Amino acid sequence: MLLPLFAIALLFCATVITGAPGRLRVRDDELLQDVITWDEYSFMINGTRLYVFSGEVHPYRMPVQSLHLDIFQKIKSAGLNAVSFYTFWGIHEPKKGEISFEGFRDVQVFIDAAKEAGLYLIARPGPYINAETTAGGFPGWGTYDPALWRTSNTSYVESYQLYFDSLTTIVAENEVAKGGPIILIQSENEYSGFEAPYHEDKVYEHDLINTIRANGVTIPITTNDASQGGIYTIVDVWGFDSYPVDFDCSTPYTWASDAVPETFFEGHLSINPQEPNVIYEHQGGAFDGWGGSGYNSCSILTGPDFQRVFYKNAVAMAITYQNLYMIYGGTNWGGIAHPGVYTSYDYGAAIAEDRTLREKYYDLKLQTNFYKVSPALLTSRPDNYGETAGAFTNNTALETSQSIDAVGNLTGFYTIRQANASSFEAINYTISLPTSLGTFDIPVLGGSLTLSGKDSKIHVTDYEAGSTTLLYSTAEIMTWATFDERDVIVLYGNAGELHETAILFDSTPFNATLTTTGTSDVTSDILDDVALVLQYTTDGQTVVEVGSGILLYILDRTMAYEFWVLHPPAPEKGSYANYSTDNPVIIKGGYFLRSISIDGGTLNILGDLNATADFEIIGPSNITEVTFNGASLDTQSTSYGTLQTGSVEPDLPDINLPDLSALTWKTANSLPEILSNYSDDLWTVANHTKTVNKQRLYTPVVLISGDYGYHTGNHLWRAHFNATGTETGFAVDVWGGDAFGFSVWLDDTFLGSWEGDAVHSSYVASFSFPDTLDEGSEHIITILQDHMGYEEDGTAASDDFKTVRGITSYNFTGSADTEVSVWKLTGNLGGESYIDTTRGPLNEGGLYGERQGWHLPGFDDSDWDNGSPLDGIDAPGVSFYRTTFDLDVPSGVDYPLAIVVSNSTDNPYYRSQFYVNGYQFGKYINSIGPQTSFPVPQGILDYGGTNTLAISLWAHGAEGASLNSLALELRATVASSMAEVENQPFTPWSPRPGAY
Ligand code: IPT
Repeated sequence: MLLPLFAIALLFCATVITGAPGRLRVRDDELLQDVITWDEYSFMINGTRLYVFSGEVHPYRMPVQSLHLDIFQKIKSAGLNAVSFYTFWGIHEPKKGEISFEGFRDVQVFIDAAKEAGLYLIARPGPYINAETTAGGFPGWGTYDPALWRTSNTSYVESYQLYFDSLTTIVAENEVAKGGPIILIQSENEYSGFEAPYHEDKVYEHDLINTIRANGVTIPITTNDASQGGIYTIVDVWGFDSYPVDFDCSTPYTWASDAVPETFFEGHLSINPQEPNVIYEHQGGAFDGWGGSGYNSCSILTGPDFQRVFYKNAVAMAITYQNLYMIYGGTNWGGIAHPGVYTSYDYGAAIAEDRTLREKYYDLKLQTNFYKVSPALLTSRPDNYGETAGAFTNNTALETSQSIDAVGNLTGFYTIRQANASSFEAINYTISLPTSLGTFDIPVLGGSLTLSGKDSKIHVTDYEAGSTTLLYSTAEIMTWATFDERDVIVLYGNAGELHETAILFDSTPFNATLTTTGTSDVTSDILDDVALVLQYTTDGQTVVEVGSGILLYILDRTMAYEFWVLHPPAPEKGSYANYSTDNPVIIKGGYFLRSISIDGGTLNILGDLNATADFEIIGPSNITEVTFNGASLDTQSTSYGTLQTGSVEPDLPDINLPDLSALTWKTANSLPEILSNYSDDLWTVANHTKTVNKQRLYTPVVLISGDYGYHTGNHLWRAHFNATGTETGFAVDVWGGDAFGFSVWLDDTFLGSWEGDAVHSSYVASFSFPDTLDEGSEHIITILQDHMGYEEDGTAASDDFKTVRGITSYNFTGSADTEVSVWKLTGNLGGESYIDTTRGPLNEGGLYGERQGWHLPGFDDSDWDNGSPLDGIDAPGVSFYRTTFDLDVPSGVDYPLAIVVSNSTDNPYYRSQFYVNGYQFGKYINSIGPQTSFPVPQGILDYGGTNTLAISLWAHGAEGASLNSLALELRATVASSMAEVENQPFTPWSPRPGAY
């Protein structure tokens, strides 16, 4: 197609707006550093405004430290520029006064990997973190501290000092002002929800700030209110959290019709108008609880449509920082979880637990890249908040927010969405948009635009892309870049949608060629003599050359998913080298592109492929050669001057996976405690008569396991008594957290179990004795209970995390006079002085097999009987199983594996834990679910050696139990450029003196 056109000229220069550095309140407005600053619009790094698009990752939920980099590179290539992370006090200081950063707990490795990937970090050291962790991150010993925690009570303040000093010192050493990646530090977490008579404790708030500063941290201090309540506003930059579709994944296609928040800007104006408007946690998925719907449902609830509607809505309300909680969830291995979640913490996030990428990852990339190249957004202000229904469209089924750049060149952003958030109806509309050339009814060339159900778009006006100004565009912009004086603009819409883009010129007339290559029809016209209007439907890929100065990519959404914007490192920028956004190269193709470097005329791409791929390189013309993972590719020029490569066939070798059901398994009884020859001499005697716990107890001695230093995993109780002879049974009230269970024995006779369900966190059960007991005879009641983690302490000053784990009352039916002569208990061997410092304090519980270290590699099970968990046991009790298998997965691939079981309806009441090379990577409750596939990362599995798999099986019912099926399954096959994975230490079994 040939058209006479105007000379292409520059109307406005694209500028990055810089502002005066913001102040830091804590020292009378004295600037502590000038690297990260802020004003009422946004944060700035070295004076340049930054849209902070961050994702939450928890170091402790991915214990394989050599995999942090892979996750970070995936986050970076998704167009995010930061990662926010909690640290978990309970794993660093499991015993008061003894802090550890051993092994997977070494936060420095995580920090260094972020820097290598070129991501800024936001440190969130608590001391309270919530995060669906046991006790919300508090150490178990906090449960018996007399102070009210999360207040300025001196015992609490003294308690967190060591941990908080240690962590804030690490932050100080790694802050951006000292060349590290950390830009912000959060104090506390959602410090809100005060139950009368308690209230916001300003002394505590100040103490945290003072401690942070005293340890040398100079970057801004932030905090996240649970909602825009305006609590703890004395920090430098206050912000809030938003989870608009909540955590019920059972109806994932339904959002409340009014789910979209509308008051973020007004709230901001009333609370902190001098600071940027910030969402420190924006919903990126949802957690799922025992008996829940599974993370696939959560990923649908918070899928691409959710991201489009809610993240764009935030942008429309001048949010210039959003942190997606979570971008990568990871695993609640060991005892990390609080009772509200199970082993997987996949979260339905953009990056799945097994590190594969969901569709929402690709869709997110379209937004993040747009924010990166749209500096006008960083100083824009919503103009019509509260009046968006029908605005600009005259259609009240649509809400359109207008946001205009208040500082630059009046670029407009019009965010359109459905008034009924949950509607699936596609709505046709026309829109009247004010521009520098007056108001246009768009599409000006006729027809109508369409907004699909649960969709949202940002239409721009007077938008600058290099030397080009888009007068308006209804197709959204993914990115733009200028190469050799030609502006490349990547536009996209849903397949089949009609769109218009108008390009503004500053003189008339002129001659230029409009050349179209691709699948869409493009019609054009001249508007008011100075704008070229293009109308098209977005289908596949169409490239329009407008003269020699502009190249428009017109894509449908799935085609746009294939586009990546990567930047070579910029060594000249010193410690900022990896954060550079200079010299972008736009590359189309590939499952995942990890990074690029440019060496003379050669572009080197590192990436991962799950299928054959080829690449289109949209970059500077001096790039003439391309390599992919080191292999050079054929190239040829496209008609419009980009480079097309030949195709790359990924090498996806077949691998042999062991058939777990066919392996030789060894088995041993893991409940010898009920046998008459078992001695509990070394158990802890429950002899406390006082507790700081507020729970009403009906027991002569305190039977709260935490009070005796046992905080995780299974616990056992033993009550020794002499019978009166009239006992007919035993009743007990046991507390373990949602989905917990317990089983009770009289000597070696099974009395019964509470098998657990998703809702009971404690349960009273009565059991009958099969026979009367002889008067004066000696007996023992043994109770095995599950501990699902401590409750969180989400309501500040509630001390909810101190909720009892243990027994609050018991009695012998038919005999009020029966006296327990001694109560004993055990949890993990050593309690707070836990044995396995490699795997940390939460990995082992109190099962006999765990106390003996049977779950560890190297334990000699040669004396054990043969027996498989698929055969199981035919009586109630606990058995342990062990096997080994080899893996030989070649390097150069990323093949995530999972242990997979299936639900059993025969004798359904059992619980199993799976230990891979000693790491507890799965807790399965057959009757509750929902998780049946347990990803185990490479590095916990040895992909090139022998692996030890141990399984505990606790049968609750008289008939016993067995696993229905058991397999090691491949979850994806990807040819990968990831750095070599180093195994975490598989510290082997060694003699455990005194193990009982
Ligand atoms: C928010 C917490 O800050 C975070 O730690 C995590 O628990 C998250 O919830 C849910 O996954 S609290 C928010 C729900 C008000």
